[in-house]
Amino acid sequence: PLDARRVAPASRVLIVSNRLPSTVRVDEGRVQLTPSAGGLATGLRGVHDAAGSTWIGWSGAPAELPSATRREIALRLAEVDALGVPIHGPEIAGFYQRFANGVLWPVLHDRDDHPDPDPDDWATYRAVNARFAAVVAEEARPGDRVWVHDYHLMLVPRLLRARRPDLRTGFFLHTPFPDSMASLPQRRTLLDGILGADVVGFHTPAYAARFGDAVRATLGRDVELASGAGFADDDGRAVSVHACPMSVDAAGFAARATDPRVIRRVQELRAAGGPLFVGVDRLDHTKGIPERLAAFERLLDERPELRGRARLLQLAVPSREDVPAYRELRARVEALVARVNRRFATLAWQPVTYVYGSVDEVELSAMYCAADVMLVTPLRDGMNLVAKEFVASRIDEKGVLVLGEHAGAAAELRAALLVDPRDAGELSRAYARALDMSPAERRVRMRRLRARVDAHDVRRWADECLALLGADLQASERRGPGR
Ligand code: ADQ
Repeated sequence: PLDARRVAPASRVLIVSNRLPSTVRVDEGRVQLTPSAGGLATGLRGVHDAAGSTWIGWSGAPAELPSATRREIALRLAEVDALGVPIHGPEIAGFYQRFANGVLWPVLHDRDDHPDPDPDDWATYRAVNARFAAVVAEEARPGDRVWVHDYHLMLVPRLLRARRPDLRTGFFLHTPFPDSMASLPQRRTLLDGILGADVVGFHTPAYAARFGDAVRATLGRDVELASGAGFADDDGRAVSVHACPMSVDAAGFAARATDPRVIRRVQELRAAGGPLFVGVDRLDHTKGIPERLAAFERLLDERPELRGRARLLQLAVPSREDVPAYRELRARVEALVARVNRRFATLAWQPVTYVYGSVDEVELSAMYCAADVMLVTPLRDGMNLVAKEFVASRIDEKGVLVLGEHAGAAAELRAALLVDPRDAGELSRAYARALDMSPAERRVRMRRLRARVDAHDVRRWADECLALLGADLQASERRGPGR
């Protein structure tokens, strides 16, 4: 018999996020596309390739470009099934740098050391969200599913509902949901914006519960939630709220661990001998990089036998360099690295190797596979995919994961050495414990970690989220590769 889905026109998934999977740079009139950094882009890219979706977002280039260049950008983006939303230079500063990254990002990570939100920046945030909603409303065909991502676009679900009530819309927040949004005067509008969706997703049940509390307290709406799943009332319409932890391409990382180029690089990284600690992060305040370095310094102070042997390889991918607080953080980290090296380095040995930059997938996998101890110690983190990438890479069942308990990943990766990174003593004791751990214990822990990540990979995350959204991923996949 004929499979109905084979002949029915498949509904598309429209992925909507601030950035696209590729970032556009225009260099002397020439358009270049490079893969976007960060967890959202890395994690969703595979889903996009497999699902035949269309991805709507900002290209990374300001809208003030000659029309020929704009046309070329649109064509190049179309080749990767992406559609650009124009954002002008001054809007980038107000919407992206100041309101989203300068105010919302710290609030969502429970930091109150952010500047007061500027009313003009808030107006720009609203205007850019309205533009996103307009582009989606224009692009969406009846039956398409819209999947909106992250804190830059909290108003889009409500704005889209006003324009296209026929569309089913999901919203996924990649950051934590904070204990308190009290320092944010715009919280009512933002929460109401999210509640315009049909399905709202978070990484952990705790975030979903805090969202429920905020909706109840701030908007006075009924919310029923148990163990990270339930509903919130939006004037008689039930909005599904659920926890669904994002993950990584576990099979892909496992396969790469056997790539000869990776194996060669692992040998090089380990050639010096001695225990190797590794950290891989976007350079961001939430990642706890200064705390991690200070704890390494403390370890060298307290365990003199490690001097001349132990090394920390810290990779920091440049991020938000236009935001002043990020430039200050960079200077602080670099000063700390210099201090530890000044204090302990010998002619034959340098304790900290710090690289400010992006690396390719071979080098990244080699770092994961070479690590004796992987340090993932954010002060707060929505999920943290680096922890899962490390685990997925360790087919040898060696290596110890030291994981900050305030990362969303800590809710799942219980077999890691869980630490409070704000406690310098506890952190450096965890480093020592990782070094002293017996091979048998390492293996048992790594097996448990790997079982979790293998069973809950990024594909499962996408399937679960999209199933709630009612998207038929199987059907859209039948359009085949090359889309
Ligand atoms: P991020 O804060 O960007 O993501 P994370 O989840 O760790 O953090 O993802 C970072 C990604 O960038 C990883 O895929 C990693 O491999 C890659 N990466 C980091 N440094 C790199 C380097 N120097 N070179 C190359 N690649 C590098 C946000 C939230 C997280 C959440 C994700 C997904 O802050 O909490 O896990 O979204 O929801």
